[in-house]
Amino acid sequence: MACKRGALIVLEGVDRAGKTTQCNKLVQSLQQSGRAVEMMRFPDRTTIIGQLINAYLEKKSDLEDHTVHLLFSANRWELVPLIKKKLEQGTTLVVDRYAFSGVAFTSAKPGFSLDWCKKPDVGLPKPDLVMFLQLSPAEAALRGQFGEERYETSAFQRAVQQKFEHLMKDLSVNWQVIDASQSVEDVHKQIAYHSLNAINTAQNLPLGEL
Ligand code: DGP
Ligand code: NA
Ligand code: NA
Repeated sequence: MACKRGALIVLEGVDRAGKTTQCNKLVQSLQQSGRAVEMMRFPDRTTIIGQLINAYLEKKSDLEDHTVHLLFSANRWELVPLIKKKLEQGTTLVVDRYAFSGVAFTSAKPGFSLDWCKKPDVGLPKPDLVMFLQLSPAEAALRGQFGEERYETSAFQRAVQQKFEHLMKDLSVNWQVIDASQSVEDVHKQIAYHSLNAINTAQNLPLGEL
């Protein structure tokens, strides 16, 4: 029999919720327990498409909003063969942002429907678990100043948060909301708990599609 597949685990949330820290901690703890696990992040700024996205985020270039949306989606699609290969080999993937960020960030811009925003990502591998690190704008503000990148303003982040809240009503996705205002260790414990469940469940299920 082929080896059991890995789980596709995604962390989402507004900026400064602690996603990257928690992804790293989760990968570390799963590795320590002897599991095959790797981290990925989107946007993956290392590819050619990722470099276009990076220049846009750093405000070194301006791109038309639909175009940028499709580039972010293309950046996920170009990694699909690798994602599928890793999962099939039994490696669990911990992913820092995915298609939900894609929909939330673009639909927070004027003139973009949720429906249009979702379309380019239809057919992507469906995560077995999406954890949303919930942090209010007020609590986020306590974590210091925003950076210099595009989207890093409190008004835009509030709009993004509202879009995420809408997306979380989709019961076909295994959402788990985590209170990110807790200590790093407490947040980690909950994330590890949900992840172990997802890893066990995914072993016996085919990989779905968005
Ligand atoms: P990060 O490297 O996680 O800080 O993400 C970079 C920024 O890009 C962050 O503000 C969130 C935003 N972002 C991530 N994915 C997408 C996407 O698919 N579409 C859009 N428009 N923005 C995204
Ligand atoms: Na950022
Ligand atoms: Na991040």
